[in-house]
Formats: sequence, structure tokens, C-alpha cells
Amino acid sequence: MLKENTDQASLLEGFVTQPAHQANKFSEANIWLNTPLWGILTEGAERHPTKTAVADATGDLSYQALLLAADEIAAGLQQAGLVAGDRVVFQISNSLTFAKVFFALQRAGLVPVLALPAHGIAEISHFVKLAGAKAYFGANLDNDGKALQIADALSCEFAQQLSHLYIAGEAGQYAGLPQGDESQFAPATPDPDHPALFLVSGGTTGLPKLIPRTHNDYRFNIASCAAASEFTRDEVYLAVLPAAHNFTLGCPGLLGALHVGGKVIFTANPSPDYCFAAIEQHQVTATALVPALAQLWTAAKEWESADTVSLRVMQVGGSKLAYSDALKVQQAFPGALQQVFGMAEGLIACTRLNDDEQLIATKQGRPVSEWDEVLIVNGEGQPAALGEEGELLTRGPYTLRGYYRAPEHNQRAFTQDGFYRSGDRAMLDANGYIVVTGRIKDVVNRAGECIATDELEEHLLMHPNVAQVAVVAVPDPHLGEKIGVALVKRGLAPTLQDLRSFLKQQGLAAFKLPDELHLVPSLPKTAVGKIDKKRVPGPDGSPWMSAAI
Ligand code: OOB
Repeated sequence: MLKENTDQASLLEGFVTQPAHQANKFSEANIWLNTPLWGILTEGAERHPTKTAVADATGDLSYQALLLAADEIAAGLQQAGLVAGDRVVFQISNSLTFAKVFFALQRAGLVPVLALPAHGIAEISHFVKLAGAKAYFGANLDNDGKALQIADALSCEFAQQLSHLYIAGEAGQYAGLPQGDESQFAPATPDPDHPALFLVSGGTTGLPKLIPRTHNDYRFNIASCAAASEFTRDEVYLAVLPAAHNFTLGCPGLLGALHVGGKVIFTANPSPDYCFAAIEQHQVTATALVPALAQLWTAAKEWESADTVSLRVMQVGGSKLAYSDALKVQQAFPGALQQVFGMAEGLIACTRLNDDEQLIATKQGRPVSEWDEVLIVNGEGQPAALGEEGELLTRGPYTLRGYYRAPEHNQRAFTQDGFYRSGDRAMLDANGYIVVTGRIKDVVNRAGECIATDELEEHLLMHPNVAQVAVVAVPDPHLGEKIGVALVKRGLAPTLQDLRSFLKQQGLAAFKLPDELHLVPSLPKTAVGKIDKKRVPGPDGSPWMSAAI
């Protein structure tokens, strides 16, 4: 009999479940399968044991070998005293180790908080505290020592609570990957309605929140995304963005590729020269990128000679892909672009592979499941008319009902009837396709006129000398806020006057024209590579915008 965490009740405190009638409905409709997340691996190992499941530059593992490696680690974790239900902060970069440890945790019933490699001690320590974690798993695979520094800091701050610190790769004074006797190992049989993992929220304000994802909801998320992207057993998925991010992990991502019996190639190097070579070598069929990376890959097609025709799905999401960039992606990677609008909180929408090119270039997609509910509401909270902009609210079988241990925030983030308020400004068309037009709060309030920064960014990106751009609200004593443009140039640097006349020619109202221009060599990015407006520097080098969005 497996040891259970005696403190289960307190670990579940602050976890908001789906209401019973909804949960029953999802189970009866067979969209919640009531199986553990680790079933993805064991089912694969039964069906095609010798097929390659995962690979990186160091080697590869079949489904059977990955299961064995995971079970050995899981046995080691159990023997070290960790018990089902315990929380583990997991911070491993894209590698075979990611897959081995991820499945080991699932097999042992341990619940990972999926930290991103870019997270520092402030975020990691916050996750340890909030989740009540007993263990930290870091990776020092390229020997940069960052994981060791985090482990040092954690062992001081959480001497009592954090009883297990593991480092994959050069482990210094810490334990390496545990190895137990797999023949003595019995996998955990978790309640499928309990969290299988915690994703971290992607917002750029404050510390990230924890998003519980249950076995049932996440397996449904993965299967629905795999179906929407038409994943098959021949899929070769390149994990480029951090594997711990929802997009790469399960939309359909690496778990989606394993779910259908495909293969996953991990790389921690997103540069086009490296990735194009990997695409050619492994005949990669699918990958997921943020717009800034898609832009880089598209530009590189002009000089990189590697053959990328095997790539049939290039998912782009995480932030708005400008129309002008979408057209360039379509030209450089014919037939491959799929826009994805998603969130760690749940809802995933995407364009479908047989949608027409123009639709794919202009819309962010429709929900992956018929069970997703999407509502657009106006400022008064009333449903908006078709084609009218408003805030996007959503509810469904894989969308959270509450952030973990955040009752006050949940009051604001959810409606009375359980819809998640995304904070995204969007509109719907008659076919249920979503067009995202920005963040509700991402506006410049210039002398009482509200200017949506996204609209302005779209227009600026059409200028031939603009490579990347962020429009920010800059504090101003007279206007309240004025319009600042931080810009990465392409070729000749445009002047503020050039930009203003260009925008005027496009018919933009005078009050929407930028007040200040700041040329920058690059724009700051979040942990997953989205442009991070909060940190965009002004001319004096300090953050430019007035209030966090
Ligand atoms: C993905 O997840 P998160 O949690 O890092 O960020 C979610 C937020 C959304 O609320 C929205 O504001 C923005 O990122 N977003 C987009 C977008 N996709 C995400 N905004 C405009 N256009 C898009 N296509 O970013 C994520 C998770 C799973 C799949 C894809 C993306």
C-alpha cells in the first residue's frame, strides 16, 4: 500500500474545484476520462514500446525506456521519504531530463509547480512558500551555476520546510537525480480531480499566481489541442519555448505529441540556425513559437539554407501576432502558420489547418473544444454584440475556477457564475473565431482620451523601418499620460516625425499619434519570450511606463 500524504486536507485548502454538477456532466460525457496524467506515458509504452519518445542533443529514449527511467527516479523519491500529494518546485530546462523527472513526479503522485528556467530566486521562493513545497528540482545542465545559487538561497530560507534539493547535471553539494529500485515501485493512483500540476500565471504584474490543473482537465486540454492541430503518430514535435510553459507542455505540445505516439525533440536553443538544422535532421513536423521568435525565424529564412519543408504546423501565440508579420510567416513557411490564443488558466483557441490563409493571418482562432464557453462583455458587464469589442470571459472543462490560495484575487478574477475574467480585449465573429485586440488595461489615457496600445503597435509595425515596437503610457504632468514608442529599427532609423506622418497617412486620429520616440537595440522579454512592457526602458534607462498593466 502506498503511503499517502497525511496532510492531504491542508494541501487541498485553497484549491477551487469545478462544481459537482459540472464535474459529473464532464465525466458522463466522457471528456473527463478519470485517468492519471501519467497514462499518456504508460499507454504509449504499451502500444509502441520501442518507438522513440524523446530526444535531445545527448541522445534519445523509447517509450519503454522513458517509463523505466521515470520509475527509477520515482522509486528513489519515494525511498527518500516524499509521499503522494507532496509539492515539488520543478525548474528544468528543455532536455531529456525534463521528460524523465516530469513523468517521475507524476508516477510518484508528486505535484510539480512548473517554474520557468528564467525565474529567479524571488519567484522560486514564492512558489515554495505558496505551494508548501517539500522539494526543489533544478538543473545545472550547461553548468552556469544558476540552479546551485537558487538551491543555496532556498536551503537558507527554507531550512525546515524544504527537505529535498535535487540538481540534475553538475550538482555541487546537492543530490543528483535519485535512483531507486524500480521493481519495488508502485505508481500512485491520484484522484483525477486533484491537481496533477501547477502552472504559473503569465501576467507581467507582481509575482506569478499558481494555477492548479487536474489530471482530468489537463488530459482533456492536451487531447483537444492535439485533435485541433491534427497530431498523428508521425508527429515530430520540437520543444523550443520553455517546456514548462503551457503552450509547449500541453497545447498540444510535448504531451500532445506523446499522447498520439509521436516523438519530441527538446532544444534549449531557440536560434533559427540551430533549430532549422534540428528541423532538417529530425524531420520536425510541428513546433510552437511566440511572435518575436517567429519573426526572427522568418527573417532568417532569407539566409539559412536548411530545409524546413517537413514543418507542417508552426503554432504562433502568447501575444498578438501582427497581421504584417503573419503574412511574412506565411510566405517563409508556406501552409504552416497556426495562430494560437491560449492561457495557462485554461481556454485554448486556434485557427484550424484547413482555414483559409487570410483568416489564419487575421484571427487568433476558435476554442479547441465545443465545451468551452466564451463571452465578450462590455464595460457594464453586458454581452457585447457580434464584432463588438469587450473583455473576454471564459468557462469550461479545463478552465480553472480559482487560483490556488488566492481567495481575494479570485473574487475579482471570476464572475459569480464561475467565468474567468481574462483581462483580454477581444471580439468574436459569427463562426466563433476570436480576434484579440489587446489587454483591457493596456491603454494610454492621454488627456482623457483612451488609446489602445495594440492598435497603434499594429499600425507602426507596417512601417518598413520598424522591426519591433512597444507603445507605453508615459507619465506626463499636463496630459496625465502621453504616448511613448520604444522601437527596434529595421534598416534606417525612423524619426518621430516620420512615424507621425506615416500614421496620419493611415488615417489615424491626431490624438493617437505618438508623443515620444525611443530607439532601443532590443525590447525586454518575459520568461517565455513575450515583450515585457513593464520593463521597457525610457531615454534615461529606467522603466518608462507609468503604471503596471
Ligand atoms: C499563453 O499563456 P500565458 O498564461 O503565458 O498568457 C496568457 C495571455 C492571454 O491572456 C493573452 O493576454 C496573451 O497571453 N495571449 C495572446 C495570444 N496568446 C496569448 N494575446 C494575443 N494573441 C494571442 N495569440 O500565452 C499561451 C498558453 C497556451 C497556448 C498559447 C499561449
